[in-house]
Amino acid sequence: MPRTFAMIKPDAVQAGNVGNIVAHIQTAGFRIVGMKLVQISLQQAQRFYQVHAQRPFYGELVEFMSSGPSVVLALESENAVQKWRDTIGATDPAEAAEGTIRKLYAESKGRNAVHGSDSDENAAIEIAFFFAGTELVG
Ligand code: 3AN
Repeated sequence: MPRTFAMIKPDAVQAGNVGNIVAHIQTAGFRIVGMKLVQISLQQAQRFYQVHAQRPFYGELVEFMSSGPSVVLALESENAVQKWRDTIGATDPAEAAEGTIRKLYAESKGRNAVHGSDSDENAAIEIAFFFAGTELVG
């Protein structure tokens, strides 16, 4: 079964929306195969978002991502990557469709509540970045 990587970002954890977002994930039909609370270091955030290193918002992004705890998840479903991106909505909550997680819980393009992998290849890389094999259920 295909997998994707999801993260509940520091803004949503801080706002007390972990429970709501996990419920949303389960209602949407994903099987959670990995989940944990982590405090991402600045160095980890820099590595995780390496592809955005040249973007003007990179410094702000990695600082934000290491500013407080996040919840990282590995999710399983048919068409997991695209289905999770449809569930979270557009990067900018102002453009996110009604009922999506970002429409419901995101504050701004930077503080946008959740992350989702953009391809099967990156999903595998991102799951391996945060989870040991023993932390994922079969
Ligand atoms: P997505 O997370 O929807 O795949 P990307 O890959 O374009 O979006 O951006 C990665 C992350 O960088 C976003 N989740 C967001 O937190 C942050 N980001 C993107 N654009 C901006 C921006 N203009 N200002 C601040 N942060 C941004």
